[in-house]
Amino acid sequence: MKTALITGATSGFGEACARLLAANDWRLIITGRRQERLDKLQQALGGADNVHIACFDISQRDAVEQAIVSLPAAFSEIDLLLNNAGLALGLEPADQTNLDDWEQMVDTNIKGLMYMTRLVLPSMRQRGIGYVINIGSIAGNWPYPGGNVYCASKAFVRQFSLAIRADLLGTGIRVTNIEPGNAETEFSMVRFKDDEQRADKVYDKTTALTAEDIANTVLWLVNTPDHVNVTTMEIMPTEQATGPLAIYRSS
Ligand code: NDP
Ligand code: 8X3
Repeated sequence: MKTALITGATSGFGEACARLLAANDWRLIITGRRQERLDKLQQALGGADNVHIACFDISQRDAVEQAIVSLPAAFSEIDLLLNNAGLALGLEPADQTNLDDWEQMVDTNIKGLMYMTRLVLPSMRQRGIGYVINIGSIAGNWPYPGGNVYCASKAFVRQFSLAIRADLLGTGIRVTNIEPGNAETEFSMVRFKDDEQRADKVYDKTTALTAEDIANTVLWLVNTPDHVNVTTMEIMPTEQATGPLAIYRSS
């Protein structure tokens, strides 16, 4: 039985991946800040024998370290690290944004992902096998107004994924950056701070990706042969595409 550590398993992509991997006989470590949701998911997926809960804030380095060093023996050999926890906060232009929001995105999307990766990689290297799947975003490739630090944080995830592949050449460890486009999860409720109307508009009259689409992608990736490394996967809904470059014209 293989073991996956999924960050941000309390909703969206992370929860869908947990459900699909559990259904495919994976042992899971599920993480997030919301204990109640982790408890419910653990119960739904077969209890503590199959699913270990680590409830912590990924932006807190000590908490991440503690979660990894205190893993029970049965869960200590991680085959898949799914670095999924992340968020966007706000859509204001760079001169009007809330600096606390910027910091929280950097602390979660960049630093949390760094801490987790650094702590899990040594045992993968020792065992000569392992898979790190990062959840980047099309926002890392296609910046948009108001995306500022969120886009930059996902560009970090892209470049970090590519760079650690270079470090890990010859170790047997695989690294993939999945870059989803518009997907209907709690993402927009978080971005717009529980403003349901604004969040709903993001998915209005269009068919977005679902969390299950990303979970199916993760399952496909982990089932590719060990000698195959899919480096980057950009996935958009059919009803999304890039637009033209913007030009300002004085009136
Ligand atoms: P959700 O808001 O549904 O899920 C986000 C998850 O991240 C939650 O489980 C949340 O857990 C966790 N999380 C956030 N902050 C922290 C923290 N400080 N510590 C621990 N866990 C945290 O959104 P998605 O499922 O859509 O997002 C998952 C990933 O996908 C993110 O990295 C996002 O940037 C990326 N993404 C999303 C897209 C979309 O359109 N939805 C498109 C492209 C990428 P909790 O709140 O319990 O801590
Ligand atoms: C989420 C997709 O385009 O809203 O990463 O930033 S987008």
